Amino acid sequence: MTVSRALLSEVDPDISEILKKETERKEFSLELIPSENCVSEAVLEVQGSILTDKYCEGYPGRRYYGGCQYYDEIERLARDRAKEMFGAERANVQPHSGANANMAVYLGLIKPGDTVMGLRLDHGGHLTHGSPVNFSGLLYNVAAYGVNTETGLIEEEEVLRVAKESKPKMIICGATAYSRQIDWEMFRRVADEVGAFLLADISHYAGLVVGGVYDSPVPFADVVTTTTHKTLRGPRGGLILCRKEHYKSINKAVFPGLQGGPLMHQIASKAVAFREALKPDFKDYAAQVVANARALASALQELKLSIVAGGTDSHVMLIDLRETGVNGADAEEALGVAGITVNKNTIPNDPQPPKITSGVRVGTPALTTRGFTTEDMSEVAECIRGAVDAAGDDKKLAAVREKVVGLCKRRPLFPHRLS
Ligand code: DSN
Repeated sequence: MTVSRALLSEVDPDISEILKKETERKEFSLELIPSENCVSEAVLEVQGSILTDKYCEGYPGRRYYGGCQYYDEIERLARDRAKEMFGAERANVQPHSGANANMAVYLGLIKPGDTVMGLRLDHGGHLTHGSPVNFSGLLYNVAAYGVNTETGLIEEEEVLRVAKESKPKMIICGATAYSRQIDWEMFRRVADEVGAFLLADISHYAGLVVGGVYDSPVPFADVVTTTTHKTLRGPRGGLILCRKEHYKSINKAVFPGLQGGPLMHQIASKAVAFREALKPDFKDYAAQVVANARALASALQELKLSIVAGGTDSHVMLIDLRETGVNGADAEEALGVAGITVNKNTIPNDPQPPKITSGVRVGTPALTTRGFTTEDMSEVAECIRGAVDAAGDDKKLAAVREKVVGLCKRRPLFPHRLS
C-alpha cells in the first residue's frame, strides 16, 4: 500500500460532483454575505497540503510531539506576521475559529459566573458576546448593551449606564451587523471607569483595520480577537492579539485549556494570507471594499430601501425591509432564487422573531475580490431591489437572475476552475 494518487472524481464522485456544483454556484452568483470572501489559490494550496497530517500540540519550541521543526517555523512566521499586520504585542494563531478565540479570552481572563457586557445579539452582536444559548451566556452573567434604536448607533451614555449598573469584569466590543465605526477609545474609557478588561472582537473589520480604512482597537483593548476569513480574506480560522501581560493566560487557555492539536495546514495558510494582507495592494482592496459598500448603500437608498444607521463606514450594512412588506426570511429566499446570496438579519427593535426578521445583511468583501467597483453597485442594488419586489414570483425572479448572471460574467471569479 502507498499513498493513493487517485483523483477525487475517482475516489468520491459524490463529493466531487457537489464541489463542481458549488464552484458554479459561487461563479454565477453575487456573494453579498459580509462575512464571506474568496481566498487566493496560494491559500488554497496550503490548506490542501500534507501539513494537515501532523500533530503539534504545544507551542513553537515546546511541543509534545517530535518532528515539529518546520511547524515551529510556520507558526512563528504566522505569529510575527499577525503582530506586524496589527502592530500588536503578542499573537496566538492557533484558535480553530472566532468562537474558539473568544472562548479562550473568557477562559484566560475571567471566571465562570463573572459578569460580562456585550452588544445585544439582536442589535448586531455575536453569540459569543453573551447570548443565553451560547457558552458565554450559560457560564457567565451577562449585561447586554444595545444601540440607540432611533439612530442605530452605539452610544457612550448607554454603554456607561450598563457598565455602571452591572460592574462587568470584561466588556466586549465588536459586532457582526454594525456598519459604522466603533469608537474603541470610548469603550476603553468605560472599561477603565468600571475596572473591566476590554475585549475587541474585530472578526468583521480585521481586513479593513489592516488596510487602514477602519480604526484599530489594538491601542485600546487588552485583547483583540478576529476570524481570519472575512475581510482579512484568509482561510477559516481564529486569531488572538493581546498585550504581553495577558499572553501567558491566553496561550494556556487556547492550549491545553480548550484545544488539542493545532490545525497546522490552517495556520500555514493563515500565514500565507497574512503575507498577502501585508502587501501594499491589500490596502487598495480594503479601500475598495468600503468604497463599494458606501456606493451600494447609496444606490439602495436611492431605490427607497432603508439602511440601518443611515449608511456604512465599513464593508457591511443592514437593509431594513419593513417598508417593502417583505420580511427578511422571504427576502433571503427571493434573493437566493435570483442568485444573490445574503442572510436575513434582525434589525434593532425587530418586530419579527429571529427566524423571520425584518432585515437582510449585505456586504462587499467577496464582490470586491472578484473585481466589482463602485460603478457596478447601482446594478447590484437594482438586482437586490428587483428580487425583493419579485418575492414569490418565479418569472420575475428569473429575469433578475439573468441580470445577475450577466454581472457575474462581466467579473469572473475562477473561470479556470469551471470545466
Ligand atoms: N457567522 C459570522 C457572521 O456571519 O457574521 C459571525 O460568526
